[in-house]
Amino acid sequence: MATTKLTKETISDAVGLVAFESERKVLKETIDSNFSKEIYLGWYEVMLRIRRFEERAGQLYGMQKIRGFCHLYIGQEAVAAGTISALQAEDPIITAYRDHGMALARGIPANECMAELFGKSTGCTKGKGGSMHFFSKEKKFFGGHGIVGNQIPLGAGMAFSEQYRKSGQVVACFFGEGAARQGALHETFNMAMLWKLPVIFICENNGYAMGTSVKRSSNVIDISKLGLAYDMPSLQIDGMRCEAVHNTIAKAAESARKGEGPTLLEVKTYRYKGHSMSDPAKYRTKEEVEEYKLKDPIETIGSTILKNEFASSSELDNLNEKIIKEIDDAVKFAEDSPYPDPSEIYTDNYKQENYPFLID
Ligand SMILES: Cc1ncc(C[n+]2csc(CCOP(=O)(O)OP(=O)(O)O)c2C)c(N)n1
Repeated sequence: MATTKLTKETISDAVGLVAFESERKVLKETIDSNFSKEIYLGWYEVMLRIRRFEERAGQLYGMQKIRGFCHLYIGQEAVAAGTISALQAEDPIITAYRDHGMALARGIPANECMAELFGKSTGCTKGKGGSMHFFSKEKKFFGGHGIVGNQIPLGAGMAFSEQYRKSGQVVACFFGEGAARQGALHETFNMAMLWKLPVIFICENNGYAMGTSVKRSSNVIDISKLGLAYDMPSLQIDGMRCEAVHNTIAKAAESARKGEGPTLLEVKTYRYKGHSMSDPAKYRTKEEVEEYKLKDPIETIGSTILKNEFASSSELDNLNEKIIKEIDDAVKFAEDSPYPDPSEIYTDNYKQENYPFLID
């Protein structure tokens, strides 16, 4: 195993750490709630925004206001909230097609996100990307990728750029456990470790790749073990806890900024909804979904806020009302926005002048 600073022993203050125990037991007793009121309220607000946005997106899809592919992030909100609070605003993020939550957490306004789902010109990708391709250069959010695993080498390439320019920034590169079975992951891990690239590989293991459970896709069900072949510091953490995500991302970012290279974090999470809007999710039981809902990240953070008297329940209700209004406004903004002009089809495309095989 890697002799790095980021091991179970050295991050014993990290929360919900599972590391490599054969008995996969989440160490809840080590939960460090030593976070400020502002951080807790920030997590709560970000997660509520994602949840209310996604619920609304689901309804609008049913009404055919949103078309095409649409993958909801409901249940996984703690991963986005805990990541963003641990990173610097200039640290680039790249993720897969289940991207609404991360984009909202990174600060792309709900208006722009909703307009993108509607295919409108005011969307964050000018209405040309849709649900799977949110993008914002300004917010350092580099997609939104529909090809499973495609963003893993891209994330390493972005980290190479940060290293080359000595920017001091760290790339957060997200993928699902289904994408972890792609061969490109191994080539990427090898080069990222060889060159000590400033990248955190974050596998959001929600248990299913479309309808295929993680157990049916490989003999190795602990994705965190995949980093060990490259001596990459690799950990498995409880992704239903903002504290766990924040602590481990912060440690991994610190070590990457020091030039110590990448970390693999397997974040155990769960999606409450089907893979996409057309998935009846018959491959799992209702009981399983209900069991995860008992660990709902918004409920958990809400209880901690109330217990510590960071806010009263009426203040949390008011926050919820504020977010509902924000999402209502975003829907109106999207409805009222124009579709892109047909000429837009020729812009924002990659083109190489004088491409040798191009016949005019
Ligand atoms: C290269 C490629 N192969 C197959 C697909 C079809 N596909 C779309 S989503 C998906 C499952 C991916 O699951 P995972 O990476 O675990 O992400 P999650 O949906 O759980 O967030 C597959 C196989 C694709 N989009 N790209």
